[in-house]
Amino acid sequence: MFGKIKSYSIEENKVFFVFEENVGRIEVINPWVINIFSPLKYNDHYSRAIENLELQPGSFTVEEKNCCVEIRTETLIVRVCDNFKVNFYDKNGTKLCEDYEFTREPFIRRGYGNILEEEGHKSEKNSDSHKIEIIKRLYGDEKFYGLGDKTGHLNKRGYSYEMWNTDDPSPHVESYKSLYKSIPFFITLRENCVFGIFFDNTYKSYFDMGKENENYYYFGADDGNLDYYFIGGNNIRDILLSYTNLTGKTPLPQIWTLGYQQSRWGYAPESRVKEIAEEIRKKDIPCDVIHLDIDYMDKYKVFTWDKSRFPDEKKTLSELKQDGFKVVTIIDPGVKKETGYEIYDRGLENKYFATDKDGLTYVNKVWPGDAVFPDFSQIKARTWWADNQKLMLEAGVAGIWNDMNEPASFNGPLPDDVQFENEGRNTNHREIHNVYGHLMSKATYEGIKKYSSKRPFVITRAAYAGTQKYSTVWTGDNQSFWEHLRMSVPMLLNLGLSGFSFCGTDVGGFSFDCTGELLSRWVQIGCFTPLFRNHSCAHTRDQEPWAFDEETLSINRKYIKLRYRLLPYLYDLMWNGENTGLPVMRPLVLHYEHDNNVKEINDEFLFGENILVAPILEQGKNFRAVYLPEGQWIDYWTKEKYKGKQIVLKEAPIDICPIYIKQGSIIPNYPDQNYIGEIKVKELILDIYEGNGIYSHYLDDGESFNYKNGEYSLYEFKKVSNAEEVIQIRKVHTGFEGYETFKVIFNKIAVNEVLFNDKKVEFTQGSNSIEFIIPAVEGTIIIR
Ligand code: MIG
Repeated sequence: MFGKIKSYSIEENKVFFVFEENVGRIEVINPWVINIFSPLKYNDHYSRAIENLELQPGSFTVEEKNCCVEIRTETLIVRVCDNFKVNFYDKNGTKLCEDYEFTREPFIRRGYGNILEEEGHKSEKNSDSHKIEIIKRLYGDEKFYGLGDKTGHLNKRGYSYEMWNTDDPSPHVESYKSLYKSIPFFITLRENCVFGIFFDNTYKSYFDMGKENENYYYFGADDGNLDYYFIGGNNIRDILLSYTNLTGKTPLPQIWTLGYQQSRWGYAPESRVKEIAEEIRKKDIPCDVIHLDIDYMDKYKVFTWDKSRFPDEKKTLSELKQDGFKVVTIIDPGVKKETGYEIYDRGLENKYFATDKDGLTYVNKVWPGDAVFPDFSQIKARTWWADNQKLMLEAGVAGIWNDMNEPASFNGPLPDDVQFENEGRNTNHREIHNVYGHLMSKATYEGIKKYSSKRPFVITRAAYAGTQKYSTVWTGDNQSFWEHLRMSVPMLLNLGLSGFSFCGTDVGGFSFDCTGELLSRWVQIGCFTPLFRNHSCAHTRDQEPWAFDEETLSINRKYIKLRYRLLPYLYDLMWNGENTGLPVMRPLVLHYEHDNNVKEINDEFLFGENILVAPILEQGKNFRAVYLPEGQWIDYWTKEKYKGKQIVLKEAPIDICPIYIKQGSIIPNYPDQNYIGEIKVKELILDIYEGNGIYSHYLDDGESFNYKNGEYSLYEFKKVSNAEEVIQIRKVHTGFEGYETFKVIFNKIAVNEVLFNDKKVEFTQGSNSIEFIIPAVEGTIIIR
């Protein structure tokens, strides 16, 4: 496709190549990040994911070698060869990533797929070739992570996937090639080598991670530019930082969005919503959010209310608010085709809707019947959509849940030739499909930001790389299956490794009928999932925490209360993630990547660096093996200590989710509350474990953007264990009114004396710990 290199030239941070049959270029973004580009469609990048390409190329050299042109940055060597094969080495020449020099050789599928299909089997197609294809060599021990919300396991090696946002309500199983999101980014980990690849192409794309042949893996697309980023670094954390520097970080959300959320399709009419709200409080379940699914709308018309069900939505929402409930409403993209309906009329008048190839407004069917589809690729249409959010905010809505934005449609998929304006580069559905949900979320985010001045809370089902800047995501229509509980862990971990820190699954499962035991185990994972929402489908059995037996209710209460206690820790993680790109839920390999035992752990995860969660994922199971990585770990429930790098057997009856705390941890806790803001937290609880550690705790108003102007406080706790335990408390930044006191829970019992700033402090003795209260000022605690 490219032929031999004929010439090359250097311009600023780019090296341009002329090949016999095509042109290409290498762009040094920074010493670790290299872009490989050929203008097969547009002359330059046309990215929906990267809105701000920051260039810091540093100094680099270009030299002609025997069979290649060699570019050296401060950290990488890039060799460009004939046929635009590009190979990457570290600065010592150790190979990182090389293009495969031969053509693909897929394995053979014997027998006849079409016969199988007659009986109703689904048969895999023989592999196709694609307009764009980048083939990389496999050396042997590669593991692959990322790729967004794909089914299956943490390590993607040996499987192939597609990027084509898909709403298919049948059970999500491992043979699914694509779900709702397209995140064309993955991380490759080999012994002593790690790098990431971001293939920034919105057309249907393909990722074969060493399935069709053990000598290579490849990615490709149907159309668009050849445009990918090679991201080098010393460890997975570096790769994530660089990747999110390109596509954006999950921002710090309002703190109440991290509370428990109750949903169902659907809570209506008003009396039912109130009943749910009352029940939640009566049953002593902390909760911040109630969701309204499509039934609140008038005939499924977006931005309207069904007045027979919600006669005075403003009043209803403000009453709920008094009891601490924020209301999130669903908004779909499909606009009912109905003359006289304001949204439809305005959109039509201004040509905000996608059209067919003849320029007529394109119509398909969704919930409201015949519906038209906003052209979110159009700036004006996005501004209009953003302005529409005002209608919801004025009613008192606190967040918007965007569904069906793959886009889903009932009368067959949108044809390829549906037209989009695309900011003046008219194109069709093939290019826009995978970013439709992304652009809708962006418009929603911008509207909420403009009209509320708070950090917008948007949830979206469809997404592309970069959507994390605008929206939290959930994994769509799972089912109340144990298998889906199992799969939720690697799925969320890979979303996190793809930049989407703020994610979650429908706790309890969406379709099918949940059981008390399944919900009990699901809430134990939900407790550690950034988006913590119980949601279920219409016509399934009730799934609220109290819908089963007393035991299920009390387990729900236990873990939801634990979540509320851990909120300051979770909020710290989100704040941290805004700077580092690190997710909240982390596979063990993120922090222990040289430990071969953790590279494929699908059933444990880290909640930040300090808490290891090993949930039970099978019915009837009440014990499990837990692998603890390097270091010392403390069983959260029994306070027993374990050495790392070993497998421990943990008994886990139905109310126990195995949780381990890393030694030296300082975990901030809040006192119990029914919802964020119910009490003004004046006392921060510090749950402290023996050993050395350092921890930063962040505090702000929990909702506005004022923290960006310095209105936040930052505490630093430093702990050293010697003959005595020393904890230094410093206030690193003071921009927001802080706490009055710290209540210290120190997890050790053999204690004689506690001093704070040389003064004796009274302490009480518990069964596994001691407790004492000190003023929230700088100083030194000594425990002897
Ligand atoms: O296909 O709005 O994934 O969460 O409850 C049904 C009704 C459309 C799909 C979403 C689900 C939501 C449901 N929606």
